[in-house]
Amino acid sequence: MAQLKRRWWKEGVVYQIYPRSFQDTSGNGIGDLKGITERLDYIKSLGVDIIWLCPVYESPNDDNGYDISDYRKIMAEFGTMDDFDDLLAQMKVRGLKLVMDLVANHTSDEHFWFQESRKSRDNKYRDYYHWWPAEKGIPPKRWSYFDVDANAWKYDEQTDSYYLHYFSVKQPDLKWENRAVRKEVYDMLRFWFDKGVDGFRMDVIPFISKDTTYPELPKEFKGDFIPFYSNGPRLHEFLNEMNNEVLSKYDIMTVGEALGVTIDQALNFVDEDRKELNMFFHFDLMSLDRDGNEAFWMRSDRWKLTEFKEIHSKWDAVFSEKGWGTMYLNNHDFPRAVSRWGNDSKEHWRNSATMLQTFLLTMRGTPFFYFGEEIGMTNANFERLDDYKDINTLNRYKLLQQQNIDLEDFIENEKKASRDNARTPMQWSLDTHAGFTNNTPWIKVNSNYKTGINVEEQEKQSDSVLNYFRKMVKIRKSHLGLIYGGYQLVLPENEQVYAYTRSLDTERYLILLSFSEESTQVAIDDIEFSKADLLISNDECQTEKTNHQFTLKPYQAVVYQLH
Ligand code: TEU
Repeated sequence: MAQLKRRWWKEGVVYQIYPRSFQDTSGNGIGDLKGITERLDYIKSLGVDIIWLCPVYESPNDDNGYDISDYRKIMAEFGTMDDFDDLLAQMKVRGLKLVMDLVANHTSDEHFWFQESRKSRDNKYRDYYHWWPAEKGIPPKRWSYFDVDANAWKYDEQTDSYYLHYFSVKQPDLKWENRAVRKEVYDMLRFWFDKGVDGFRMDVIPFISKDTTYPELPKEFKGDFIPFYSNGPRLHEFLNEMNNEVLSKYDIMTVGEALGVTIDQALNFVDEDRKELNMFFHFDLMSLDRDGNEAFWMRSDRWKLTEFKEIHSKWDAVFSEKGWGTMYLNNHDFPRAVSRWGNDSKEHWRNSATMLQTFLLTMRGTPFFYFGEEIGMTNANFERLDDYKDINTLNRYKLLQQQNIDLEDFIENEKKASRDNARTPMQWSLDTHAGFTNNTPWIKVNSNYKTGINVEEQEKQSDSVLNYFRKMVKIRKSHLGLIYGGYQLVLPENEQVYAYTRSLDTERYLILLSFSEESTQVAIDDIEFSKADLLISNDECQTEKTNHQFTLKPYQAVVYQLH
């Protein structure tokens, strides 16, 4: 703690909103800004402090707003700039902070800069993007996420050149090496900060720097493009410059989406002395149950709890004296936490959803919750390709089709792995379409809103997932040791129970989390449960008051304060 300075963004709890799926008020089947404003009292009632809003800027929606055609306009489907200003004002009244999404590795191909850039080789905006003139031959291979050929170079007839797009063909990469591009980005950041926005989550931020000689993939990367993309030569120079010219001028927070960033590189981004970012999301947990470099195939054996613990213990250690971490179990790009890391069967859904909440709220690092996680929303489990809306699934299907890969396997895989699992509408009530819209929703609502997974019913039950979440948030916020305290793993080899202590000065806590479908007994020699204060449990405690043993029910979570 001596080294760790207190900051609002370390003590806050973040609630991520995917606006498309949160609350429709206009009746077009798509969530909107007014919908979020209407729900602010609910959000406030959760005890969270910060909203991270996925992109709401003008966009042709090739990738649901991650393809921006104007950084200073609001997407018409979501409302107007007045709606945005009203949302921000209403948030300020309630003491909520707003973090926006900075998507500046690429723009939409419909952005004015790109429209100009592709017109001629001597256009003023030509050098805003990465171009390869065709007379030089076929450019060295670059892999693309959402391209139907997985090819990141797209030939453009107008100027007989290829442009670079790490994501879809409609998401050309900006050329940060051009100072004019960086100035545009910094100006745009100022525009939002001057409105009163409290920070940015930075999309694929490690990818912004490229070697503009576009060499063949260097040997050390062995075909794996993600670590290559995240190790651009001028990355830290750009982050430092952005910090110096913009970020440091405001009391804001930044969190990078750090694909490809390893533990050894972590402090290069978030060591305060380097003046770059405050925090980032690592991807080690998100790839734990996946196979291969691109990480969209589920691995065939089940992940082990010891692996899960190791990831979190290692990442906690990196930030014990410098920097600061993040904790998350899902977001708009990954399946729902309870379906993936817990157990969404009828029997275990409630305990496992609340156990996972307890985990995020008792670890060091800022906790990020994704809308619906507070009521235990589960995967969509779509059976048919037609149900999917995500370019990641639809274009990969086409790619695999060309490669003659078994598409039934792929659809089975997507039930567990797809991003649309987390993009189904918020389940507010028992009304039609779960109270999300009175029109046809843009993506199917999960029918389990009818069986208890909705806000309306959970508000009425004192032991609901929702009300447990509220209690657990209060506990974190009223015990500084749960935020800043040191973390110590207990029972490292145990495959059923994740146990750890947190300590700060004289405060000490023990957290026991069962990841098992069976009752499990743990023995911890130096803990006398009879002398410890139980702060919270998601189930009845069956422990004898006198000994060093504790019996956990399936997916039980307990937090003790030790003396
Ligand atoms: O995501 C980056 C990204 O590549 C992954 O999270 C990816 O979506 C996942 O691994 C799929 O296999 C960011 C955004 O969060 C995502 O929604 C965007 O699609 C992407 O960038 C492009 O902007």
